[in-house]
Parts: sequence; structure tokens; C-alpha cells
Amino acid sequence: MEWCMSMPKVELHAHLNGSIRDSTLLELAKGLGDKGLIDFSQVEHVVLKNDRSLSEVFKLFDVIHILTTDHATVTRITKEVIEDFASENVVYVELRTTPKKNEAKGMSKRSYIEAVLEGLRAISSVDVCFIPHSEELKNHSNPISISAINDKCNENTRKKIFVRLLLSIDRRETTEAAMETVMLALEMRHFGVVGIDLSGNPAVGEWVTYLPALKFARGQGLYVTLHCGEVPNSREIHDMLDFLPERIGHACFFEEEHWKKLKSTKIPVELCLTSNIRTLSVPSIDAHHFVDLYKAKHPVVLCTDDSGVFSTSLSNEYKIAASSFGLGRKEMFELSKSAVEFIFADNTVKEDLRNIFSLAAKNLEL
Ligand code: 6MZ
Repeated sequence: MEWCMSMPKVELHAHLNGSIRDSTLLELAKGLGDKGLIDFSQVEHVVLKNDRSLSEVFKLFDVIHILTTDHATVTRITKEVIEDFASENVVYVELRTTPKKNEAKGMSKRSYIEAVLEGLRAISSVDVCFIPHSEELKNHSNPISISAINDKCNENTRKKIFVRLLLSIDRRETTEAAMETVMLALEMRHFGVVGIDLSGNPAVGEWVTYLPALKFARGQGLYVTLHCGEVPNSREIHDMLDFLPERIGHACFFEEEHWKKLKSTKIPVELCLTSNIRTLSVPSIDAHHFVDLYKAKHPVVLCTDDSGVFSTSLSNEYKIAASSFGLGRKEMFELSKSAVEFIFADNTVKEDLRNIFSLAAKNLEL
């Protein structure tokens, strides 16, 4: 575990509200309990429960959203989630979250994302690089050399983490609401929003509802990642693969035809081992499709999904892969490094990350 912690890592599938510390959730629940707004003991029971089916997970998200959807809390959880990733040597995170309206709190989808950005700005324990380079240049009123800007993010003296954002569309939303999220992503590009994710309870809704918004997003140059095959749905998996998203998440209930198509298209897959086991989306770790995809050299990246809900960390996901699939240190390091090629940030970030990994390989004597 220590070694998995020390290795640089890339997180590409992490839901903000699924990654909250238990201690923070309980503190928030206590606060609302004291005000008589919720029954603390019931919420405590739900938060601390360990085994959950997939449908129970979505009930938990409804509870979490009651606790978190005001601006100050969104800012706080964003700050803590990124600090937690940085503390285990995650060097690049694509954090995804569903922009939410909450009229009672004066919250719009836009102000929700602004609160997320506020959380990124509030971090002081580590350098957080979330503004794309080109934007830093454009927005600087005084002419400043490119090397000076690079220095700001590239110095080796302080720990740093790159963060990019994906805005999620929830499968409970309408076509119009999804379109609103895509428009917001476009407006927020200069603050590091790079793409769109389709997520939410896979037993709910039809993905075609979001097709116009997803096509529009792609047309405007946003990247798209889809939760695909988290439950059996042959037709939907087929059509999603036809859409050729830049990445997909999960791929648990694929049939022979889907595997063929996936492998021929080389779409990278975000794999979340603990999440899939806990939600019974795969029968056992030995039967996880990681093994087949890894052997076939298909692009895969290990991710946490919901580190808070499933009590895991990215280092723990690598540890599980090492112990369950017999990966050695060099193989784990290579697996982690390969994720750099599937990130949605631009080439300057990729280049920086490649350098971070080369340096780490030397330090870790690989
Ligand atoms: C599908 C999931 C998910 O967006 O409020 N989410 N969607 N499958 C999963 N597997 C377990 N885990 C999380 O984060 C919470 C939201 O992310 C999606 C759900 O829509 C959930 O409400 P945000 O930050």
C-alpha cells in the first residue's frame, strides 16, 4: 500500500459528491440534525453502512445531496476531495460533478460550478493547476513570458496537482437540462472544464434523451465520457459504442459483440474495481473484466468512482489490482503512467505529466 501511495497516479473517474470524507458527511448531517431539519441517527446509519447494492447507492446520493447542495458546502467538499487525492500522490484529477439548481439556496447550475472553482482556489497545501495555459496567457493583463507562467505550475519544490472538470448529466434530467449543462461547460472552458459525462442511475431514463446535447458538446470540441454497461442493456451499450465517446466508464455487462466493438475502436475504459464489487456489478474480483482487457492491451485506467461511498482510494485500487491480478511494481507504474495518454487536458499538461512520471521512475528505481 505504501508503494502504491508513493507512485504518481492519474484519476479520471471520480464523482465529487461520491468522494466526500465520511467525517465531513457526518458533521454536515449533525449540523442539519441539530437544526431539526433531518433525523441524524437515520442519516448516520445510511452513511456508515458498508454493503450497498447499486440501487441503494443512488438512494445514498439523494441523502448526500440534501447535505451538500449549498454553495459553502460545495466549496468545502471540492477542497477536501482534491486535498485527499493530492495527499496520496495523485498528480492529475478529472473531477466530475452534476451542476445542480437549488432555488431555496439561490443556487443555479452556474453558481454551483463557481462554488466548485472556489474550492479549487481555496486549496493552499498544494499547488492546484486548473486554468489551461492558453487561458493564463490570454487573461494576463501585463505581458508575461511563457516561461514565467510555466514556472508557476512547474516548479518541483512544491507538490502540485492538475485538476480538470467534467460536467455530468444525470439520467433523471431532461434534454433541455442536459443542454443547459453543455452550454455551461462551454462557458466554463477557460476555468478548466474539458468535457461532459453521462451518469446517474443506469436503471433510469434512456440515453437517447441526451444524444442531442452530447452531439452538440462534441461538435463544440468538448470531450465525452459515458457510463456504459453498468447494468445489462445490450441495445444501449451497442448504440453508445457507435457514438464513439472519447472514454467510457465501467463496461460491466458487455456481451461478445460489445467486447469486439470496444476492442476494435480502442476506446479507453475507466475501471472502478471496488465500486463494481460493492455494487455487485461483477460477480467477484477474479471475474473482473480488467484481466481480459489488460491482457488484450486494451487502454484501461484504474479509478475510484466514489472513494467516500465505497471507502477506497486510488492507491487502494492499485493495491487491489496488484494483489488480485499479480501485477508487479513496474507493471503498476506502467499502468498508472499509461493513463496520461487518455486525459482530456491539452498536450502541455500531458508533457508535464510525462516528465513527472519519468522523474518518479528514477526516484522509485524502476
Ligand atoms: C452512475 C454515478 C455513480 O455529480 O453529485 N454517480 N452514476 N454510476 C455510479 N456508480 C456507482 N456514482 C456516482 O456526484 C454524485 C452523482 O454522480 C453519479 C450520480 O448521478 C450521483 O448522483 P455529483 O457530484
